[in-house]
Amino acid sequence: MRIDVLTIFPEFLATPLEVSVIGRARTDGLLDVRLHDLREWTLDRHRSVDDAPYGGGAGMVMRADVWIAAAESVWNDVEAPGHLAEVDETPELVHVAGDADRPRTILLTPRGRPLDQELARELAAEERIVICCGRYEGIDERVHDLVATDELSIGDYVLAGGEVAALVLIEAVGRLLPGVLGNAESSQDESFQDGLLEYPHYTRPLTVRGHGVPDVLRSGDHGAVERWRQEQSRELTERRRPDLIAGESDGTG
Ligand code: JET
Repeated sequence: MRIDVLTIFPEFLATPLEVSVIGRARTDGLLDVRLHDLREWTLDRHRSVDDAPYGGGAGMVMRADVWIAAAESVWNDVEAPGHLAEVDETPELVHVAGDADRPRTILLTPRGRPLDQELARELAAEERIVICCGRYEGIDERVHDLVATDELSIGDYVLAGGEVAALVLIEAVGRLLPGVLGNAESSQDESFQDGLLEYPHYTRPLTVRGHGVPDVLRSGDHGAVERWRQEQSRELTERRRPDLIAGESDGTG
């Protein structure tokens, strides 16, 4: 799978994406993540990506023209204008802003569809996705209309920008790709087994500050262990996240 990220802070994402599960998926050739600096598509001396809002008010708004130029380049695998110096032909654009068949392009925003495991699975099935990270007070509404195919939220809080949300999305999607998790980890995707929370885990030592381990886990009775775990999952979910049970729709898709 290929993931392109458009951001004014590519360095914000670079190192985290070299680490752990995602870092390994990339070096193993299972995941192709490409970071792009939005400013490469600015044409003015100050490389401005934002401007004052029409209608007035505080704060700045990210410019639609810069976002559209950047998205069209990335969709079509065309270099940013600054890199076109030696090219004398205008590259043909297959995908243009507003096209129905442009690659799935995700704008991370508090007003988006909430990210859940089902959506992560849906996106992991795509050949490629493009992620747009907004900053400032907002993005010109025409970016929502012409660039984004999806608006997605990672939760009901406000971040300074979409970069951290992009990391969340890349990890949630990337770990679902075939071969990314080893067999041992893979069965752990059952964090959301049956759409319930994971049961409690224990390892050695047997006693920690006077706190022991449930006897059933040391009984050697695999059936009893399995029943205990299912009961714990169910109770934990009822107590902490009754909303997950209410619909009873399986978040694992
Ligand atoms: C976010 C995502 O805060 C989140 O994303 C970053 C962000 C911050 C500010 C604006 C923005 O989008 C611009 C816009 O939205 C309507 O125009 C995105 C929180 N949960 N998930």
